[in-house]
Amino acid sequence: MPSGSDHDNASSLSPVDGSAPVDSEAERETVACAPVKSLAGARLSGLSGVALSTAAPTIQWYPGHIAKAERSLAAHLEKVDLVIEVRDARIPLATSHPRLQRWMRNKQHLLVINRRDMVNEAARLAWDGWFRLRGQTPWWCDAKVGTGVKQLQQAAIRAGEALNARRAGRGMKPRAVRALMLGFPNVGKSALINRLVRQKVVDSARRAGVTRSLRWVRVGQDLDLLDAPGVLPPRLDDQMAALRLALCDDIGQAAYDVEQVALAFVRLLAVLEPAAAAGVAPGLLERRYGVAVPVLRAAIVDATSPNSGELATPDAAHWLLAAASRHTSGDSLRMGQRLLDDYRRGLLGPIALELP
Ligand SMILES: Nc1nc2c(ncn2[C@@H]2O[C@H](COP(=O)(O)OP(=O)(O)OP(=O)(O)O)[C@@H](O)[C@H]2O)c(=O)[nH]1
Ligand SMILES: [Mg+2]
Repeated sequence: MPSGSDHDNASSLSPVDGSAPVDSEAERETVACAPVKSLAGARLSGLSGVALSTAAPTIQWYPGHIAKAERSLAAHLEKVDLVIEVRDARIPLATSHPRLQRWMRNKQHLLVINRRDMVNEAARLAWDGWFRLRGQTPWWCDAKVGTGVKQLQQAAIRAGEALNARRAGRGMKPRAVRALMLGFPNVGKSALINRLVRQKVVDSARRAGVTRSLRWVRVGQDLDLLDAPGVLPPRLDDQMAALRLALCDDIGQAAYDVEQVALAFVRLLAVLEPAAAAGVAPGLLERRYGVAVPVLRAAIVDATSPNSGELATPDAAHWLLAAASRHTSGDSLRMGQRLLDDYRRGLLGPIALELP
C-alpha cells in the first residue's frame, strides 16, 4: 500500500480554525458551543422561503474520533492523488464541507452524489443540471445496490492514467492511483468501497461514525482507496443545514433532541410538499400514520406591509401527540424516533430535503 515516498502535494488539514470550540482532549462525545443561529425564519434553499420553526433545536456534533481522524488525515493526504468527495443526494449542500478546497489543493477531484435511490428522478435531474452549470460532473451512485459504481471506478482509473502519463514524463514507473474517500459521516463512503471491491472489506452500518480510523483498500491493480471516518465542520453554524444532517442520520443522535428534530421534520415536510421534485406525497403523514396534521392559523395584521393576512403553519406538536397516542402508547419521544427512522429507511418514499 502507499508509502508516501513519491507525492507532489503536501496539504495541510488542521482540524481547528481558531474560531471553533474543539475539545482539546478530543474525548467528549459532543462539544459545547457558542450560541448559534435560530431555525426561526430559516429558509429552505430555492423553495418557497416559508419560515420553518420557532422551536429551534441547537444541534452541534464534533466527536473526539473525528477530531483525531482529521489530524491523521493530514498526514495521509500527502500520499493521495485523487479526492473522491461523497455527498448525500438528499442534502447535497448540507454535506458539502467548507474546508474541502483547502484539503484538495492540486489534487484531482471526483464528486459522488450517493444515495441516489433516496431522491426521485426530478430532484436528481435538477441537481445534476445545477452542478454541471457550475462546471462539476456529479457521479450519481447507489452504494446499496451498486448503481453508478462501475462508472465511478472507470473515472478514478482515468485519473490514474493522467497521473501515470505525468510520471512517465519524469522517468518514473507507473503505479496505482491513490484515492481518498472524503465526506460527511454516514453518506456511504465505506459502502461505496465495499461495492468497488465487490466484497465487505470495511465496516458499513446505518449510523454516523462507523469508520473510526483510516484504512487502505486495493481495488484491482489500478486503484488504491483510503477509507476514512466521516468529517464535518467543528461548528455547525447553519442550524438549518444541521437539522438536515440530523434528519439524514449524518450526525450522531447524541447531538440533538430527537423529539424537537421530529417536530421540525413535520414542519419541513409541509414546506416541501408543494415542490413536486421534493417527493413529499400530499397527505403523506396522514396516509402513513392515520393522523392528519392540524393547521395553526394566525392573523398577521400589519397596515404598513402587503404581507397582512393569515399565516397557516402545521401544528407539529399536536400531530406528534396524536400519532403517539395511536402508535406508541402516548410516548411522543418514541413516536418521534419512529418517524425519523421511517424516513431514514426510505419508508416515507424518496424525499429530497434540499432542492437547487
Ligand atoms: N439506500 C441506500 N443506502 C445506502 C447507500 N449507501 C450507503 N447506504 C447505507 O447507509 C449506511 C451508512 O453507510 P456507510 O458506508 O457506513 O457510511 P460512511 O460514509 O462510511 O459512514 P461513516 O463511516 O460513519 O463516516 C449503511 O447502512 C449503508 O448500507 C445508498 O446509496 N442508498
Ligand atoms: Mg465508513
